[in-house]
Amino acid sequence: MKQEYDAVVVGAGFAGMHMLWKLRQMGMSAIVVEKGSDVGGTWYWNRYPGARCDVPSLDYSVPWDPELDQEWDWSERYSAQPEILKYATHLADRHDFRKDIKFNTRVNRATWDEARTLWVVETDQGDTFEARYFISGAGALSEPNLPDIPGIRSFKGEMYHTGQWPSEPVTLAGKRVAVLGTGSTGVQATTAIAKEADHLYVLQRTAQFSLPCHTPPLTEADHAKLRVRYPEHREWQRNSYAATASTIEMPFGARAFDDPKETRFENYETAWNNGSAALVGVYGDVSINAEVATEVSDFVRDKIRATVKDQAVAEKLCPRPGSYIGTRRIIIDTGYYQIFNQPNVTLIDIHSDPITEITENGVKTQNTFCKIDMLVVATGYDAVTGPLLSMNITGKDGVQLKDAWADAPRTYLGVMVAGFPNMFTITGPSSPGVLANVIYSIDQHVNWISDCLENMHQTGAIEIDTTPEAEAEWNAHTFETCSGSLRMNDENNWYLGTNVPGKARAVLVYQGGLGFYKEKCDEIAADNYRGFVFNYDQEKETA
Ligand code: NA7
Repeated sequence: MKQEYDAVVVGAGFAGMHMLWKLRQMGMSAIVVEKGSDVGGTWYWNRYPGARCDVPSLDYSVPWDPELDQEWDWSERYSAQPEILKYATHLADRHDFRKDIKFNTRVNRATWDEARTLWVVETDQGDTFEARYFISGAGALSEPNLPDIPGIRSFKGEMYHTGQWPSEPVTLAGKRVAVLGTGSTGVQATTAIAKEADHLYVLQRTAQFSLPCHTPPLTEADHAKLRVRYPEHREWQRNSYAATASTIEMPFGARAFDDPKETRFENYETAWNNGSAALVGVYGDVSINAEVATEVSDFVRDKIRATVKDQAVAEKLCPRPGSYIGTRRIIIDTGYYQIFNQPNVTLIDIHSDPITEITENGVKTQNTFCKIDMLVVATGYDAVTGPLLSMNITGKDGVQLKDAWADAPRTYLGVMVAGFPNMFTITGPSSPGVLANVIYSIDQHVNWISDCLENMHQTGAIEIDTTPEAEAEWNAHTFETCSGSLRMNDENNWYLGTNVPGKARAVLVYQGGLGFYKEKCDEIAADNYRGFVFNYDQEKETA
C-alpha cells in the first residue's frame, strides 16, 4: 500500500531519532525505516563481546534532550555497548519514537519522481513510501566488509561478523575461536573473548597501535560537575574540533620538538597513563610530522615489548616500521597486549603466513592449521558510501548513485549530491562524520538540514539540488583539509575507502574539524545557500 509523508528517514540510530524529533517539532510527518528490530543503530548491531565507545561517556550523549542530561547517569568513563543501547532505547521510550518507525525493514530502492517532486521509497517488506524529502541516517559504519577468502562459505561452525552479532547469547566457553581482523573491533573483541574461550587465535594481517583506555567508574561528583554547566559544554562541543575533550591539557598546536626530549617523554608517559587517544593529541604535529610520529609510535612499540613476555610475539604485534600512530582511527583497549601472555591465546601473523583457505572446521594458512568452532569476522565496513549505495538510489534522469559515484563519491558539504534533489545524507561523504564525536556530527547535520527545510518552507521552494561545480569545489576543499596529513600515505584505511578491494580511493571524511566545518556550512547558508539550486515551481506542486 502506498503511504505518503513529508519525509522518509533511513535508520533509527542516533541520526534517525534526532531527525525524527526535529521533523516532528517542525510539524512534518515522517516515517523512519529501520532494518533492526529496535532503535540504536551501531549500538544495536555491534553486540560483540567487548564492544565499547571510544568517546568518553560524558561527551557521548544527545544535545537535544536537556532534561535527560540532568537525569541520566553513566557508569564509567567509556561506556560499553549495553549501556549505550539502553540509553538509545530510553530515548525512544521518552519520545515515543517507535510509533513512527518501521522496524525489520530495509530500503530496497529509492527513486526520484521528477514529475511529482517526490521520492518513492520501496522496502523489502512491500511498502511504498512517498515523500518530498529522503533523508539518510543510515550511518557510516553499517555495511559490513566481508572477506572473500577461499572456502569461507564451507565453514560449518558458528560464524559472526561483529557488526551483525546475534541478540541471543553466544557461548564462548569451551570453544576454539578465531578472530579475523585487528582494528578497533577486533582488538576489543579478542580482549573479551580471550577471557572465556578455550582457545583464541588472533588472525592479524596488519598490526595497529592500541592505547590503554582506562575506564574508571564515574561518580555522582563527576556528573554533578557537568550538570551545572551542560548547556555551555554542549555549545563548546558543537564548535570544537572533535566534540570531545582530550584528557590531557596541552596548548593547542604545540610542536613536539619545541620541548626537550625529557619533557616530551614525560608528556607521552602522562598521556599513556591517562589512557585513551590523548597520546596522539599531546602535540599538534603528531599527525603531520613523520619524525614526531615515529617517536610517538616507537614509544608505543616499547610499551608493547614491555607488556608481552614472548618477544617474538611482541615484535609481531608492533606495527611495521614506516606506519605511524594516528593515521588509522586510534584503538583503545582494556588489556589487549596482556592477553598474549595467556596460554589460551595464539597470534597468527597472516601477513607473513597468509590464509590459504577456510575449511569446514578451521583456518588453513601457508604454515599452519587452526581447528576452530567459531570464526569472528572483524573485518570492518564498506564505510560511509556503502550504506548509501546499498539502497539503490536513482536521482534525476534515471541516474543511479552508484554510477554518479563510480569514480569516487562527490557531495556538496557531505550533505547533498548533485542530481539527487531533496535527498540529504546525514554524516555523508566529505563531512566530519565519525572523525568527530559522531553524535555532534549528526547534530550539526540535522540542525543544518532542518534550517534548510524551514527556509524552503518560508520561501516557497519545493525542491533543492546542488551542482557539479559546487561539489568539485567542496571536494577540493576536503582534500585541502588533509593535505600534509600522514594518513594520506596509509594503506587499507577506511577513511580513504582503501580497506575495501576495488573501492575508489577518496577522502571520505572531512578532516578540518567539526567547528570549522560548521562555520563553513553556516556561512554558505547565510550566503543565500550558495552552491544550492532551488525550484519554486508552484504549478508543479499543485499539478
Ligand atoms: P577496521 O578498522 O577497518 O579493521 C578491519 C580489520 O580487519 C583490519 O585489521 C584489517 O586488516 C582486517 N581485514 C579486513 N579485511 C581482511 C581480509 N580480507 N583478510 C584479513 N584481514 C582483513 O574495522 P573495525 O571494525 O575494526 O573498526 C571500524 C571502526 O569502527 C573504527 O575505526 C571505529 O570508528 C569503530 P588490514 O589492516 O586491512 O590489513
